[in-house]
Amino acid sequence: MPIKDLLGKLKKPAEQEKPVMKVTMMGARGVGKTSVLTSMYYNMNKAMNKTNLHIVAKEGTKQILAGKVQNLKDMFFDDNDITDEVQSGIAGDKTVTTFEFDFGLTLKDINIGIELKDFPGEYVLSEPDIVKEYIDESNAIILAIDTPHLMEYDGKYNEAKNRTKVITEFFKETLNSESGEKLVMLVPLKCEKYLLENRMDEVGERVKSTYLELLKFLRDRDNKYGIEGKIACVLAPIFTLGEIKFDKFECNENGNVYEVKTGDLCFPQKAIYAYSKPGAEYKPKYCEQPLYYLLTFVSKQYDKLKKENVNVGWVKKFIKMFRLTPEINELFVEVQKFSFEKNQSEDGYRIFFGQGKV
Ligand SMILES: Nc1nc2c(ncn2[C@@H]2O[C@H](COP(=O)(O)OP(=O)(O)OP(=O)(O)O)[C@@H](O)[C@H]2O)c(=O)[nH]1
Ligand SMILES: [Mg+2]
Repeated sequence: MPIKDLLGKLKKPAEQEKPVMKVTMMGARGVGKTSVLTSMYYNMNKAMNKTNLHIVAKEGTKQILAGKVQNLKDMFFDDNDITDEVQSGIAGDKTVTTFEFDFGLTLKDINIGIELKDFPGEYVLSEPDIVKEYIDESNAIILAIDTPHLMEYDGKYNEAKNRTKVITEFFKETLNSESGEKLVMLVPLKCEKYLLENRMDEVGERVKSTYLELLKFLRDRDNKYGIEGKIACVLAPIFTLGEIKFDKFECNENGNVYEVKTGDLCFPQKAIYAYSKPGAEYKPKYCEQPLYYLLTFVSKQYDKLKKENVNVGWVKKFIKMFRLTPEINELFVEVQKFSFEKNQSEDGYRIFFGQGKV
């Protein structure tokens, strides 16, 4: 027997069965998914310093994050050109990256795992089954949205970049009456400009109107799709860099945007970003919010399911694992104490539906 398998068998059952909260990260190519996950850890660490809770990146994940944080900080070197160019056919990340963390109570040895899978933008089209399978196991899904493409020129470039229709169809093919309860977070990125201009409510309205079909599906008022009441959906904008804002799409001398056409899709060739002030620094804001929402959602689910004895989908596995580690209760009591740190209405935050679940 290979030594790896042998070691696997020797592991204590409790260790193997440690509960793991799973999160799917999805969104268009180059929208900033990997960057936001990086800043998330950076912010979360700071936020948890004030509590009895801790989050620790596992080996592997730690190295990836350290490299990525440096990339983000490098964007603040003065001579850097901060643009975002369409690279037809070339994806930034070609492989799925798994980020793994241990989350728990600092003074006691109580830990649960958090696993985030960061899917490259094109995966929804090229490897839909892999994404669907992971969504099925996930407690939460983060859908990253490129805000300048959503907002500028009255949303002319939104479909090309964010593929709202493709994503909506993808969700319709993925969630059904067999699915467990999930938290879906719509996360507008690169929205520093709109925060500075006090336009975050407008961003929220635009997300609502552009993603209306998706929101209607997820809410499923008449239970047409068998998911009514299962999904909580929140809008949680993030400012990954903090002090770099969208400036413009590059234009020719007549003021027309240079465009690139791929099939029916029409992209601006280059998005130009600028420092929001002299001496701008890397100051991620709200990156920890998706984790606050995730933890609150899972701890409320845990409370509710414990009482109701419901046993479907991922919840079944989850509850079974929790039974093996009853001291997890203490962890969730602590989580609920700090869930007031959740932003619920400022700077574009809102709960679309599923109020009681988050
Ligand atoms: N201006 C600005 N640039 C950003 C922001 N977040 C990421 N970027 C830059 O945008 C580019 C793409 O970011 P990634 O985080 O790699 O995007 P991704 O969504 O993971 O891309 P794929 O994995 O290729 O789908 C990188 O050059 C980042 O430095 C942001 O908030 N503002
Ligand atoms: Mg990526």
